[in-house]
Amino acid sequence: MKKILFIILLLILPLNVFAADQTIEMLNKQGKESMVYSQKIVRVNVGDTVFWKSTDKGHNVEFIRGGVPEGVDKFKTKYNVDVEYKFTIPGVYAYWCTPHKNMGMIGFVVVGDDKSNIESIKKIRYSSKSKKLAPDLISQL
Ligand SMILES: [Cu+2]
Repeated sequence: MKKILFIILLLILPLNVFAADQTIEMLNKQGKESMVYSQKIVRVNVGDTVFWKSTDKGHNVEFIRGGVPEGVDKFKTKYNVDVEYKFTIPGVYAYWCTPHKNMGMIGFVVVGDDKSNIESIKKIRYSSKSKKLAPDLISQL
């Protein structure tokens, strides 16, 4: 009986220990930056959830076309609301805030340490300030 319990524990434990839901704030200002996600890169495991908190108003989350793993549906949220997304497909997810996508309000989620779609991520056409920021962030993925 003890043995069985131990085995069950071994099976369940890692899921809890490594579960790493993340919270990202949508901000008008952070340090010297304006219009910014509090974390530009987060890493989660498959099955984890990311929460975007609408700390400041006027922001949202939109997955960039071509910037998510194959099989992922379109995701574009409303403004001024807290949102969450459960990541079930591994890979790199690139997103931006729709009204500030040229002002550097971009972010990335790496799911399951899988970077197999990195070439598509590099092909995303960012513009203006985001174009300046993106290469450095992508190199850190
Ligand atoms: Cu924004």
